[in-house]
Amino acid sequence: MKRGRFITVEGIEGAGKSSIMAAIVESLEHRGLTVCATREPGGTALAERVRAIVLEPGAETISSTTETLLMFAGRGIHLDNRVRPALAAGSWIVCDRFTDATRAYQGAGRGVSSDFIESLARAVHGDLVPDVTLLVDVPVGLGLTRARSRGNAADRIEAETVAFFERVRAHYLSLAANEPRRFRVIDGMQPLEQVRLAACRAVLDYVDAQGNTAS
Ligand code: Z5A
Repeated sequence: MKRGRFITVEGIEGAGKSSIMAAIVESLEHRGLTVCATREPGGTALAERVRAIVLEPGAETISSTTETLLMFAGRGIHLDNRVRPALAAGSWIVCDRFTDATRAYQGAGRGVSSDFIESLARAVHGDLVPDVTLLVDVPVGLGLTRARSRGNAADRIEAETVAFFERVRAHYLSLAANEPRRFRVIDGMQPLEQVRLAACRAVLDYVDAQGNTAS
């Protein structure tokens, strides 16, 4: 059986990632592919518990190093129990955030060294690299306005400053510029339906380039 493909969706808070996931999954399923939608941090029952630890605001301090370790701990659980088995079974994975988020948030946002992050990436996922990464890009002000208009209480990372999110966005854009074969940058300022269409088109172009019509 052919190995599935690993598609990740990235962007700052409020970029619109979650709003386009279902459309991406549907467009792949229409091509006869078996698709598994998931997210990080989280994606399995146990990894969702790690998500709660790392995101819920609480009385205890979590250092930037510990936050990074928790992201990779959850990732290891998610990969072992969900992503790798599904890929091996021929499913296509569509994952809301992956290690690029650690590079952008913990690396550029928090100042954790890239050597440390890359050594954890090698230890936790070896040579598993997303086949395609969609970066939904919006200016920070727009992303934060959208996210905050939902009225939910901010988690530990959402409570960060505009300057933090500017570093995160700039780093995402530099990752995309450095790996143009993997990244597709989607303009998240467009009306949502246009963003969905652009994301689905990018993914289906990849499917066509692979010559895949069924898993
Ligand atoms: N994190 C990390 O630090 N390190 C890591 O390694 C990983 C993650 C994996 C949780 O991620 C946090 O974990 C995240 C990074 C950190 N913290 N932050 N910030 P998450 O992905 O679960 O949470 P999020 O990024 O905060 O999700 P979000 O705010 O929901 O963003 P989104 O999914 O991109 O946005 P959305 O829910 O699709 O849209 C937000 C609102 O805007 C919603 O009301 C939409 O209807 C609206 N929207 C979206 N697009 C449009 C357009 N185009 N027009 C108009 N309105 C729109």
